[in-house]
Amino acid sequence: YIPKENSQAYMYLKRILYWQMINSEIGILVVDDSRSARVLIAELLKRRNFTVYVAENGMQAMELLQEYPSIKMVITDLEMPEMDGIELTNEIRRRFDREKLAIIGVSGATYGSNTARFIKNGADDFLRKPFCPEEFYCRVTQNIENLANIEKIKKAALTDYLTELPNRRAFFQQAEGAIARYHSKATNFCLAMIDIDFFKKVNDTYGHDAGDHVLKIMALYLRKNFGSGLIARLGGEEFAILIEDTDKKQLLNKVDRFRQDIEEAITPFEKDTIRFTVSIGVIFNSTDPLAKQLSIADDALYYAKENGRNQIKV
Ligand code: GH3
Ligand code: MG
Ligand code: MG
Ligand code: MG
Ligand code: MG
Repeated sequence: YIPKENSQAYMYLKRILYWQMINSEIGILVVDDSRSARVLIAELLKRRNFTVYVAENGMQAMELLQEYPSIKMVITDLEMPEMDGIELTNEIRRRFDREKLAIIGVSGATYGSNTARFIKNGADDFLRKPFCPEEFYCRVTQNIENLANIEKIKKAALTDYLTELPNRRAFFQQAEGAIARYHSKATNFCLAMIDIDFFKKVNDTYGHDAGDHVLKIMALYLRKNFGSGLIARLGGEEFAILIEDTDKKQLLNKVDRFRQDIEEAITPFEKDTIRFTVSIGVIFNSTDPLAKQLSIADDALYYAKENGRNQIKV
């Protein structure tokens, strides 16, 4: 039947069509000791363009999961020799988070407690055999969409909406690990706090939208100059970077080249041409905790401001 336009069923159909376009990037692993069951489920999935993997036991399933990170869902039978579906679910959950991999349990056994056992052991959903294809597709789509939504929300939580740079939370999540790696490599690195000079004046003179535009331009220059390092908007007109290089002088040169880039940049906005500068506080190769390093860089930034702005202080 053709659902009425803008009805829930119509929206569902639209979602299905959308997913069909990208399903080939999504791997689904079918685990069943019965060949006919494997083929049936695999065929249903292939009709929706998913990339399908099949395993006839838990061991094979674990191997495929290790080998193919594109697998986002496991559809597993309950009754199998050696390792049953519940044990497999448990085993998978030891290594694969619910946020990254969905598990659907399948069983012909009629007692309802199987549904509960699957879910209690880490499965996300359950299907009773024999199932109708329509229900099967609904459950598969729903679970794949849940994963995609989690990814979207996680990404949004780590991204600054205006500049699309990583935000403060992302910086704190990643910087500590990066610093530890720099120390173990014994490379030189620096953390810098960058603050736009007299930014309030930009807003006051050209308007808030112009200020927003300047922040986006800052993000472009940061990406251009420090693309291989960590960059974040910590808040307001304040940014942080964490970069590595073979020696300290090179690091300082890179940071100063960025400062000059900004100084020379001409930013057109509507009828105006905006020019601005930045002050920067840096700290090199510190073993202090991240918060402490940021506070030291912030002190250096304060001296750069005091000393006349548009400059770097260590
Ligand atoms: P200083 O050289 O001492 O850093 O002076 P400043 O004017 O840059 O610093 P101040 O802290 O006095 O002002 C920062 C301004 O940044 C105030 C605030 O309205 C503005 N601001 C913060 N976030 C945003 C934003 O997302 N968009 C815009 N347009 N302005 C913002
Ligand atoms: Mg079986
Ligand atoms: Mg300030
Ligand atoms: Mg400022
Ligand atoms: Mg500031």
